[in-house]
Amino acid sequence: MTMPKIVCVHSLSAEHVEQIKRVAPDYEVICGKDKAIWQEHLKDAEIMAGWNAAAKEEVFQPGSKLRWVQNWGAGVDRLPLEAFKEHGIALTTASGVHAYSISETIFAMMLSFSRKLHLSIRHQLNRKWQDVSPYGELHEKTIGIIGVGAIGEETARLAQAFRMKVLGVRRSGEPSQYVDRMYDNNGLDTVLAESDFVVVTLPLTSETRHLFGKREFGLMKPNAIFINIGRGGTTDTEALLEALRNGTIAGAGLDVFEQEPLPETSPLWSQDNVIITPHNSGSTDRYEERAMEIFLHNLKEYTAGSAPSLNRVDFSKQY
Ligand code: OXD
Repeated sequence: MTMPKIVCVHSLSAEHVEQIKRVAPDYEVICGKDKAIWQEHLKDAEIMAGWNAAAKEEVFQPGSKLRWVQNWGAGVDRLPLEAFKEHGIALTTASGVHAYSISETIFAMMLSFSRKLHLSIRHQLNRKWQDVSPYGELHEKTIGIIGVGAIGEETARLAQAFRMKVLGVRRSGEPSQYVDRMYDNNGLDTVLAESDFVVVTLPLTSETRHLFGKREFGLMKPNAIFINIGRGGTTDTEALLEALRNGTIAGAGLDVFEQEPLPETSPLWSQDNVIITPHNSGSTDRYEERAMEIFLHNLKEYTAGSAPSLNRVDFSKQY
């Protein structure tokens, strides 16, 4: 009898492949980034670790054995969620793996803006000794975190160390020990109006698409810095550009964009009140080990006959 298959579309260390085999000894494990390694196995895959758009052709066909996908990232906006739901395929994410790397990126951006590092680096490229006053501080400023999940909680914890006032918005409105005032979605306008740093960690769903537009930028303080490390589609790029150009807000730190890679022709590149990173805020040399912890936890449940429960996507919420 042929063994059921686990197909991992990422290259994992030999030690991590061994760990998978130890938890699921009755499965054949196929693992590698190169499509040529896994493509022919997709039709027999019962479990996938990681997702690749090329898999769509195979895994939703009649006769497909796929029961569960462990996504290697946190966001699932590029996955065909309707098809997963229709075929009864469980989907879990790697939510939580980036809490340190992304919160550190958020602080790198906030510190750069307040200490003007982004301007000094531009002058350094021209060997120019240039004071770029005025300088600010993070201490005693207000940070508003929109979408407080694992990343938001960690950002809030760090913000407290900087003695910042921490405001948060999350769907449930459930308090957090690190957030001074937590709101549900109805509190969004209040948080936008009070914050010196507006940090967006939201997933992209039909509810959050273009949540930040002209009206929302208009509510923010003129000294506010807008930071988006969630998904570019939560923000109306044209409205953001206008707000940055006309001084409605002071600056933006952007890791995610409506169109990625950000086209060379985008005017965002030449705004000196913008810091751009190439959707790498979650990247870290600790990624694989953390994603594996989540996968192995879920795999143990799955092989014991239960549904994988950690970071299970709720298709009605789209995350
Ligand atoms: C993710 C990301 O979804 O890094 O994990 O954007």
